[in-house]
Amino acid sequence: MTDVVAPALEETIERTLIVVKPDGVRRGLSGEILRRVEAKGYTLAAVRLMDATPELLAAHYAEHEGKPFYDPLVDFMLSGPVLGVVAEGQGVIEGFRSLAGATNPTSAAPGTIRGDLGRDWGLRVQQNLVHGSDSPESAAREIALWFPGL
Ligand code: IDP
Ligand code: MG
Repeated sequence: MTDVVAPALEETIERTLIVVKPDGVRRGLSGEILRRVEAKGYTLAAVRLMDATPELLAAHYAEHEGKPFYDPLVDFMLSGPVLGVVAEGQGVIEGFRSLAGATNPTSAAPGTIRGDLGRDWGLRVQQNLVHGSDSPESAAREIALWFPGL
């Protein structure tokens, strides 16, 4: 019965935070990355070019504080404008992680954003083009940080 199925499907609509990192914006790949998100069938709920701040990044990357790549990561994220994006759709949190590919672009599978478009990696060189929330809890926390009031 459709009146039973439809609400169940609606409940699975999720939102995720995507950030096109400074390397993606600098290389003119924002459109290509958004194209892949939209081509997959997800909807853009918010898109904003912005400069991250040390305070925002400290909150966003709190789980990584103290790791060897943390300081260079924050420096990198402050190296130019980023594109903040909220995308929505059924399974978008897992789905965007799948579109993004593995964290290290050298080993990310071809067909993924990082695998097709990324290359450089290391403790100080860590340009992997995109961030995507990794769970519903992270998505809610990160959307509130990057798009307060959305
Ligand atoms: P994710 O972005 O695939 O979720 P996380 O482990 O959450 O990966 O790490 C956050 C970000 O920190 C990565 O996207 C990458 O920019 C950077 N990073 C993580 N691990 C390393 C590393 O071993 N070397 C350099 N940078 C790293
Ligand atoms: Mg992560």
